Amino acid sequence: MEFKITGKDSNSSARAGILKTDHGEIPTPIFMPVGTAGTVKAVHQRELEDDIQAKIILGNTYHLYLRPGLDVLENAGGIHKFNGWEKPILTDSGGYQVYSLSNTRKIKEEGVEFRSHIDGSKHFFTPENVMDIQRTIGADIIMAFDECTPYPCDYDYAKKSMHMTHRWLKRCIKRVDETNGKYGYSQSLFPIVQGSVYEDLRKQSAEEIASHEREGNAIGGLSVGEPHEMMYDMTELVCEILPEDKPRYLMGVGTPANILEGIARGVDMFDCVMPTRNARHGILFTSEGVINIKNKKWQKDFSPIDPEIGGYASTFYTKAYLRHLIHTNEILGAQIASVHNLTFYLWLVNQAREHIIAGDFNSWKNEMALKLSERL
Ligand code: PRF
Repeated sequence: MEFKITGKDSNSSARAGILKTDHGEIPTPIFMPVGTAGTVKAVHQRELEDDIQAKIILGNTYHLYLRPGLDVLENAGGIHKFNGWEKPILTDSGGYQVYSLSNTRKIKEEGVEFRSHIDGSKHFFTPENVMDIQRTIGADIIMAFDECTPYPCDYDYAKKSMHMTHRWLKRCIKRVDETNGKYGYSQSLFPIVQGSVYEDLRKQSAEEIASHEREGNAIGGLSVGEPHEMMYDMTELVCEILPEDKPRYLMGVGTPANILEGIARGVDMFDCVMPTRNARHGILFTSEGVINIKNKKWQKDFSPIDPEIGGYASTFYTKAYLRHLIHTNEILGAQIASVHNLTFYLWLVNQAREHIIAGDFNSWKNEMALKLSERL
């Protein structure tokens, strides 16, 4: 994997770059649509490619390991062959889903014991087997096994947890460096900074993560309920320590405004269920602000969803028609809204990229962030 910075903003820490993987190039900053179970919910591969213009999608180790299971994925020849998405894929390690989804879980030094949210069956994730599982799933970027601390989290717990995440990282690195990918292309391991909202812990964690000199680095444990300013401060502090010449990934973030603030602080990669999940509930992100399409206000609005951003779904379908579909619980409603919201997120990061290269990112960002949080 190779990362080249192609533009820098002079009034913020924003940068534009290109990340090269064996499955293609990713322009950064980038948003990665979430495809938890190997599918971006309600979206076809062709829409992902042509309308949304996604460059990389995300999958979850926890879900894919439980269903369809490793046997199926290995027989398919890996996740790209299984779901037909031949562009880059990143898998999260389960270090987050285990805590948020499984019924019971016991965290020990060795790993995490948990019960499946599907059938209650018992499983054990360790740094070693999570690396093996991600080797078998076959994503281009794989994540270290970590503990994402909740918010709020007391200092002593955050400190202990961070040190365990660091010890787990060493085990992840050892395992991944003594094994090879199964399908002939390379897989890059990204370590994850933790440390809750404590400055000294974040600093210590960022230094530890940087010292391993991997091909990219991630920031975890944020966007878990803390105030936005706190998330921005922690992101800024961590980005100042993580190596400049490697991509930085802020996990599970966020709203359009959160993404712009992350970019301004030097983050290159983002993922979040927000555009797809909100779409299914009729919440649309547009270049004019946020729309609740279920509101009566849109009943006879025959203007396109968002002509500004391009893309088939956003320019062809009207607000009134989408309102009707969502209102009547039609499957097509969830499809159109999901394609639209993702088209918007990819449009947004692409605009950010263009403004970084043009040199006016910061002023554009401040204007845009205000507009995007408006409720229409
Ligand atoms: N760790 C992992 N995945 C994550 C997070 C984390 O801290 C977050 C936090 N927002 C989202 N996804 N492994």
